[in-house]
Amino acid sequence: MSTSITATAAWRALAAHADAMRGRHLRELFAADPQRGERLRLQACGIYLDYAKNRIDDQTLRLLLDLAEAAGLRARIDAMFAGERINATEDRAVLHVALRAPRGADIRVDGANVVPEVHTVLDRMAAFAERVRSGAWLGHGGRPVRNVVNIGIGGSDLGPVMAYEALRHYSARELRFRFVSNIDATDFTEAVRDLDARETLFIVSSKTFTTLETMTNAHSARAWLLQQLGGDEAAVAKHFVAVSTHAAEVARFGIAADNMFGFWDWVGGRYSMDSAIGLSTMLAIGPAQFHAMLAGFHEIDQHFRTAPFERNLPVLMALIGLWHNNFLGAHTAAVLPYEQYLKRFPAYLQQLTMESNGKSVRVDGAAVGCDTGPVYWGEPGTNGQHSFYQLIHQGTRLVPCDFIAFGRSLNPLGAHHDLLLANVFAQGQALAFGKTEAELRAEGVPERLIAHKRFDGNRPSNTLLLEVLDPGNLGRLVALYEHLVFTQGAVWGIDSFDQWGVELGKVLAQRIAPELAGDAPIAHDSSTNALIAHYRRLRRG
Ligand code: G6Q
Repeated sequence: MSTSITATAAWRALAAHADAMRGRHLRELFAADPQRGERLRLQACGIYLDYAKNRIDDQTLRLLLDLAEAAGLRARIDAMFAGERINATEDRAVLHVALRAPRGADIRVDGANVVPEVHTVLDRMAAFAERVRSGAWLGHGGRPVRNVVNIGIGGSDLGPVMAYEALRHYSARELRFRFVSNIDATDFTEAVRDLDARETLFIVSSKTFTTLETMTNAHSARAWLLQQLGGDEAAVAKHFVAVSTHAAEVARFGIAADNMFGFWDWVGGRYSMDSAIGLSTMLAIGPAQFHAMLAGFHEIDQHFRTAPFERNLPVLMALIGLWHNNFLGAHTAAVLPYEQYLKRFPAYLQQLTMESNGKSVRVDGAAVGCDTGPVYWGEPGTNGQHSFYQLIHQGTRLVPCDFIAFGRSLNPLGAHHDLLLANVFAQGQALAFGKTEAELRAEGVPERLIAHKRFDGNRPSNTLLLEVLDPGNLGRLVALYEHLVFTQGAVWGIDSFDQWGVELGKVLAQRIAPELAGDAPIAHDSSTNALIAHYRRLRRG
């Protein structure tokens, strides 16, 4: 798309419509349409989406769908599935959808079907996972694996941690899983302090196998292992496997080709939890459940690709999110899972959404001309209710919320689950409808407290209700947000698949690192110079 989306008639129509909608309250919209709750909901792929509590009417939806057309969304989706190099700044195809395509599917990059190699890796992962899980894979001293430590960062960490926590219920409880990402030595030290090296398997997960944090931690892990096992280098082959696209670097580290699980440059780091980067997930839940997760991803892929936009879960959620962001002035979006196992889901989504859509130029390098990705954040309910929900209810900022809940608990216990669900429904209700002064007076609230106890309401939310948290539904949820991010990026005309913004800090850190130990003169800005000088004094003790 050569023109900015903000220059289209569809955008201008939405801007004009927003002026009218700003003065309308959800109380009024619900009162005017008694069927609103049944109309503005969508059920697909086992997901029930209630989007009635957003500040939209039928006209808003029509205009948003026009905007998707004006942005050429359909063509963008087709281009992704066709393996076109839509990650233009890195000149790469974007084909995480191929990672969950069934055996026998045909998805091409440069004319070659990539699905067979995806399944070759999945089969190798499965064979390895079975050996570890059954106790057949033996460590250097002949003991089976009891501890699995994934070393990776960013996309090579956040997905694996989130998936492990989310699917813990389905995991082999005799295995212990740890995740090391931070270059802060505390992360590694605490992760291994109670582990026996003879029973420990390290997965070094790194697409490039050159990432400073991961390679530093991997070398520390190697040293820790060798120190515990008497220095025999042969131990490395039994205790280290790698997940990477970079065979030469893996070999240089000393990991045998047989112990490397590959993926491809058309898999972005933050879109890689269902590639070999998910090896720790497969070790935890086993190959069959991993495939169930992939099937869930794939179901949403097919839905995204084929469902009409007005009945397309990711498209609808993306457009409503964009409405809040670009036309109602919301700067953030909260994701609030009412499911304890999803406690790392907001952190995972932060990378997925903000690294993808935290851009200010379009693919062609021109300024976007409007706000792009909102700040995503969140915590599991009900904990958030006793902390930051105050701001969502009565603060000055508009914070659209996605509530995520399940019909059944994996740990049914007394009335807990009904109480949990009562809370999520009550929150959406309170945010939308608030509490009026008249209601407060009728309750006898003293006049001096009326202003404090008043809830304006009119605060938007989606509620996603699924049957139960299982591998398939986790795949569905992740794919839903992946395609939501894609849709918003396509409308803004940005490259959602590069991440140049994370590069500068890496380069500067490499420059500063060797300067910290010595006394040599330093030539940065005065603030950085003074910080380095002070640190030099501190590290001398
Ligand atoms: C994700 C980003 C980034 C990446 C990490 C780790 O989309 O590219 O978070 O995943 O920097 O990179 P490696 O896997 O190459 O170590």
